[in-house]
Amino acid sequence: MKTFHNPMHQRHAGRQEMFRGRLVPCHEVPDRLDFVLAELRRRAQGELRVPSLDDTRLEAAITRVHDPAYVRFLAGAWDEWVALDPANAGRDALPSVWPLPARHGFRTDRLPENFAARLGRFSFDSGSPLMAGTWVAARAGAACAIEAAQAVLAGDRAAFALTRPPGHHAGPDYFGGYCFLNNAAIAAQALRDGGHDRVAVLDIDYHHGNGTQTIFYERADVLTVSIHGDPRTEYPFFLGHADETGAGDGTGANLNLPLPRGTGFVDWCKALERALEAVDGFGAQALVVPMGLDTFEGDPISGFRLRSGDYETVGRMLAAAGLPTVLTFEGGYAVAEVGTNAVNLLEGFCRAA
Ligand code: Q9C
Ligand code: ZN
Repeated sequence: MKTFHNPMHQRHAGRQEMFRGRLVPCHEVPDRLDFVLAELRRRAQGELRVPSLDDTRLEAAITRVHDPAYVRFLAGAWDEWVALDPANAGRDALPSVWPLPARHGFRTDRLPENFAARLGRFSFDSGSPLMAGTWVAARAGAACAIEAAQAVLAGDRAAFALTRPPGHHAGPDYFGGYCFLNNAAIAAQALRDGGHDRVAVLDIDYHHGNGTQTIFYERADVLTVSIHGDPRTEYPFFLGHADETGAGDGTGANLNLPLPRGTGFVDWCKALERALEAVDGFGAQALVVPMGLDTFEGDPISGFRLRSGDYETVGRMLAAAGLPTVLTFEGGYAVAEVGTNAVNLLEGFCRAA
């Protein structure tokens, strides 16, 4: 399996995120990706590629799922932040004020001039620091997702987009949950645009893929399925509930499988079987797997209990769907084990494919 990775990811290295009233060191650190890369090399798993997509095509693929005003905001955000105060060059930008659309009925086309207000308008939490290298890293990550989709469209059975920052929490016009561009959604759309009429996204990150769900919520051509910690107690709280099944044309094309904190592999596997049945029933021609490894028992911010050896089984089960598959790297914060767990999954996939 080809792996597309972005060396630019290093330039996105947040210092602190807001957690329970304190600024704590970021969990989403560059080492995560480098440990996966090192393990891929150590086990000689697949072929490593750096994307070479040109800017015009990259921009076009990104704006297929993201609002152009949001993309413009991200592209200029760092310069605006530093222009507020030269001392900001040494600090990350974190949002601190958000619009409340349901209560205020605000017009999404009326953008505040104030940068702090726009930072809130285009985000949903204060856990995702934005810094000088965020945009270049996020763009290079999206390029990996697009090239992984292109490899699959060209006939590869599967491809892996080894990206940072992660993507599945990013919505049409907002960042959050450490995510800025929704790499999995961009890949799914690229597969649609490349000729697959029906595409499924099966999100196995510990956290609900709220951004991906929202992007495709009213569409019949992309099924979104997510297995995750029950949002009644787990981040991102406001989406990911079992009764969210899609709307409009997309009615019936969203499936959430929330599981309680503490769930182990046996019950998690049953949910994966249900998810795979839904993918099959949908008649998907291609599959995108936002591949979070934060379901691991040792993950510092999550609550499931998968063990390292289980990921091989997960890979085999995903491959058994028999579909052209793009996997995108999402969460997974047990840094020392994330490489082993990711490559176990990829090897399991390759063995069963
Ligand atoms: N106590 C991804 O895995 N903080 N993002 C949650 C809960 C945000 C996770 C704090 C977690 C975001 C891609
Ligand atoms: Zn996660």
